[in-house]
Amino acid sequence: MAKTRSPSASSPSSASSASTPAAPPSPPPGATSPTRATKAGLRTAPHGSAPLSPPRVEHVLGSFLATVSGPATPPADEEDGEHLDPGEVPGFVPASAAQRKLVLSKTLVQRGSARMSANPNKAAEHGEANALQPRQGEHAQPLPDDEASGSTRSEENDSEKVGDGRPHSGHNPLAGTLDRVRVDSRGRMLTTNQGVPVADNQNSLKAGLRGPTLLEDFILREKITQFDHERIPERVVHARGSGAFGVFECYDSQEQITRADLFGKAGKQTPVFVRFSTVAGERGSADTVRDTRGFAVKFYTEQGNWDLVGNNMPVFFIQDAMKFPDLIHAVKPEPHNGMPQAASAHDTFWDFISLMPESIHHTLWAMSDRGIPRSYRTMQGFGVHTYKLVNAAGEAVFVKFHWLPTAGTHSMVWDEAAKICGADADFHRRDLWEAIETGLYPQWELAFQVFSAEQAATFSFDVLDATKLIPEELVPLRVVGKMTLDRNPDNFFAETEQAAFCTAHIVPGIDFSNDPLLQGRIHSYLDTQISRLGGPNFHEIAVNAPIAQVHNNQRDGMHRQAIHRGRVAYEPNSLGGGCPHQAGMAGFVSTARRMAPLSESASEIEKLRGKPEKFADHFSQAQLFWRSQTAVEQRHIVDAFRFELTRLTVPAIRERVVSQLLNVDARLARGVADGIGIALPAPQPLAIEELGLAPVMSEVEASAGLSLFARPGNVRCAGRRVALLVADGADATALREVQRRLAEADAVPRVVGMRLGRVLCSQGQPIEIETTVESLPSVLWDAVVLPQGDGQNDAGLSALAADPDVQDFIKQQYRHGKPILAAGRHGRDMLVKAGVPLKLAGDRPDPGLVLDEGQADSGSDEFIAAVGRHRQHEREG
Ligand code: HDE
Repeated sequence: MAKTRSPSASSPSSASSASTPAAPPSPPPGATSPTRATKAGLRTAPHGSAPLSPPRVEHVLGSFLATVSGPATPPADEEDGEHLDPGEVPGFVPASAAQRKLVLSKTLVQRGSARMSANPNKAAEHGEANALQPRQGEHAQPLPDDEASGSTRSEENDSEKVGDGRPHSGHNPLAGTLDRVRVDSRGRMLTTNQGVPVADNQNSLKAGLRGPTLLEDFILREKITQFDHERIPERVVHARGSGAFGVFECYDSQEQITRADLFGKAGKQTPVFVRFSTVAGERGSADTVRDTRGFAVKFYTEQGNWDLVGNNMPVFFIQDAMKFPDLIHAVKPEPHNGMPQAASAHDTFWDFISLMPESIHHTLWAMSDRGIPRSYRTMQGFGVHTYKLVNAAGEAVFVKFHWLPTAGTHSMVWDEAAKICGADADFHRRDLWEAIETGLYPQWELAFQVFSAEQAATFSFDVLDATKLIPEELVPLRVVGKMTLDRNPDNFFAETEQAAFCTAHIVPGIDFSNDPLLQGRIHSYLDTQISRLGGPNFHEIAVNAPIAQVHNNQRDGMHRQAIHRGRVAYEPNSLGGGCPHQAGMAGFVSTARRMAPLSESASEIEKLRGKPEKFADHFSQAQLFWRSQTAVEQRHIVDAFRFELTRLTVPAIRERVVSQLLNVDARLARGVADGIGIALPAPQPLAIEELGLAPVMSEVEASAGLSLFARPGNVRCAGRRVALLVADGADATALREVQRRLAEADAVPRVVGMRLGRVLCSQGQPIEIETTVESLPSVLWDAVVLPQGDGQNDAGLSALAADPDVQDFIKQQYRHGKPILAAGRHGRDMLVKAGVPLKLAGDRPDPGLVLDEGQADSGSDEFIAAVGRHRQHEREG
């Protein structure tokens, strides 16, 4: 039997004088601290009560000790009083205090159970009124004595492991903050997983110094076995991703339309974990491939977790979950040779797309600059599907969710994105991590598009069709709050990799629509986590555990962490007072939907496989998207199709894609056909025509918000990387001044040279090189500053200007539209040597090319403004 010990005497750390004693566990909220007397051994009267008083009537102890077939009658008459003092267990002669307690608790169990003569909730399971307004489960007030609800009478026996034995009434400590599981090893000795100190972490156990190694070496075997099992299956899609913690803050109460508590009042803060991802690539693939990006947000609300699992594009490839495995099989590396990695530019993808006209709208988004974002920080996010918001009165409206980056939407150009795959496969991961580490916290505003079912019925498209968006001109955005990501994870695997997002994680006040793609997702995400995370208890993994309390009768399964007290794991029950009881209207209530009264012409079929007719319009919104793009964006889309289709090996597929593009726009189709050297084929037949339906005209000619350039954001330089090229003879004062100005603007200026070490600048001042042209090539920088000479030592700068790698660096900066600050004679010389034109076509000034003839910093303002604008697409063409 464990005895109460002082922590220092029993601490595992006490073997080392350098070690820090473990902190005592914090009590749950509302708990009072125990006195040691109340939890001493069994020989002491518990709860500070008086010594046990002598019995009045004798009972047979065996009945109470037995775990089968208890007494026919309770030991005492029913009493009104709820509290039964151990000294007053009527009619029992205790052999010991422990036996008296056993009898006491069994008496209380009987008394608690007798409070429910029948299931008081049964009738409420029936009928429409109860279905619409589920009732909170009737339950008995918990008995004030903990004895009745425990698993074992011995729970008071404390130890360093089992704790102090105080039941934390109604509390699940898995719902605490992550601090409860964060491990820090400062000052600690190396141990095995069983906590046994390891004497030698260098050598395996051998028979003699020259071996062989012995099977007995449990330390080696534990270490290698753990290592062998370090990897878990990667996500079947969205395997490559990066995550961060943050907070969502509600601007104004939205309680008129939703009872979700995170939107309940102005200033309400809700913690979040966000994971951004690519779709097609494997876990180790490059960040900057052309692909849709995942934008998954886990809100840890007080009503439980809500996962808004969206993308950076507002529409999807397909309309029905039935086609998802086909889509993913088509885009993933081809099964026979496992190529290509993280790329859609291959036969199977385009074979599928060209036979699925509903995919063309999303495909245009993916071929646009949205497919190659500059940063996760500069992507929009979309919930894609129509969801519902439900208020306290049960009234529902439809909603679409939008995330708007405060830094604006910015993308790469294709040549740059492709080169970054080689130069830094972690480009987006690094960008997010560095921004958060430096305090440049990424932010997005959350906006709703709220509309009624009546409005939806008037739209030219079906709001349940995930290949369609709702133009903002039709339903404006209502900005409701802001999300700030301000904390990097402690551990990539434990948090980002084990994060389990699930569209079925939803809270009261939000509900699903009947979108057939969404309906399939509700199943898929729970299912996939079970195989990826090894069983049904992934909700207990620290990053996934809600901050809301979890209480239910689900039990067991792989890796269960929670230790449920008591013997009740079913409902209804009388032994647990009916708890945990159903929440009724305080819980999640699925919005009831009335069947539309059947008109004479309506079909009476209730169950079928098929699509509504509006789903057959595959092109009107692809046309809308195309018309809403600027000339530069349209050019990029044509170029992207050209690149992708050129890489196909089957000409018939290329031709089929172009025949589909003809249904979007003739100029687009012609541009692509020219690009791949084919004559224009005939357009593909239109499903709506074949069905005899009227052509669909989009409500708006163009929707401004669909252009990437519509949201430049706050036009700030935050986190933009600027290369300050230097060599011997650079003007140190000018360099430092530009550096200071850029840093003030929250840009990240770094001194770049030909090799690490120092260069000698003006007046012999040494400047430390931070990185080199070779290790961080041009594509990894958002802008460049060319050095101004000190007027004395020209040799170093002349050599820099003549270096082919430097020339290439500058040329690429120019080609990719990046701002360049060229100071003085040397700066201009470097531009000329790199073959950079100093004016745009038509002799127009290039606003991204700041030629500073005076002091090097005099052009800084203009340059910083250009960096904020991001790039000069006018140079293309
Ligand atoms: Fe997913 N998707 N998806 N998806 N999805 C997964 O869940 C699936 C769809 C999205 O960072 C998987 O945990 C089906 C649309 C994101 O962990 C899986 C269908 C949208 C993430 C799955 C879709 C998404 C996933 C794979 C069609 C945008 C990454 C691993 C019915 C609105 C979440 C996992 C993270 C991940 C299934 C369609 C976004 C297999 C069956 C539409 C952002 O469950």
